[in-house]
Amino acid sequence: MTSTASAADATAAALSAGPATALRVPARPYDFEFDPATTALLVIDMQRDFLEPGGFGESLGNDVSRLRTTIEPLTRVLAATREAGIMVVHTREGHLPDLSDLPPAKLRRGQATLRIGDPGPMGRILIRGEYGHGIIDELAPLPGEPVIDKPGKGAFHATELADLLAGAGIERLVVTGVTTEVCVHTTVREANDRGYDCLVLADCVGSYFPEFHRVALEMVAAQGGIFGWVAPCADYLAALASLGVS
Ligand code: TIU
Repeated sequence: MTSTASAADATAAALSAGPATALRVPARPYDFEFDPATTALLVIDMQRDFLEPGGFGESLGNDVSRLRTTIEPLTRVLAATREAGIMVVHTREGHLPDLSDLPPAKLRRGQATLRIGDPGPMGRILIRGEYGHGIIDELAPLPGEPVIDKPGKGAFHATELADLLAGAGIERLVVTGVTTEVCVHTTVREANDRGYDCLVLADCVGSYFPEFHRVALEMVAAQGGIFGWVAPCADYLAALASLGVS
């Protein structure tokens, strides 16, 4: 076989390679197929610091109530995903108490009323171990579910997430959490460059800015799915229902 032929064969194999046991979700820009055994649900930064008054999100001048629409659908997605036996990974944005993992530029940025590390009503703003840094009660991780602590916006930057997913044989990600155009988008972009196919559940991601939310989702699915796929959670839940998941 010539080297040209073997390269063509490899390309054809890569293009035809799909999940072994495929479930199908109607999505933009076209159906998303996934095998529950090689897929993980990412729940990004559903922390009090972003969703409740007195935390980091509010200190940046945001109306934190805007993110709360994600909680009810995400609760259903989390329950069905667990029932299907699909891996669940939670993330939390935050910093060490001595701020040694906080770039000065991130500390200085903006005109926040409270800065990272300052004492607030839910403890020190965006600091690991503080009450505000915790995931909201409605979406609390179960024992054994990995929780990735991340100092940046992307969940792969300076974390063990890549090793965790590789070790579990994960190839596709269902992405949820906050905020759509910041930590969700950064993580989806990072995941793309690492070879993951990502499905973003449109009603399980939220933003303080409705227009940014809408456009961020369009950016994922544009250009034939330049960063991935977008679907409402009802279509993902319907795919899981074919497994007998309620
Ligand atoms: N400010 C904002 O929209 N988001 C963040 O700072 N972090 C996350 O998105 N988690």
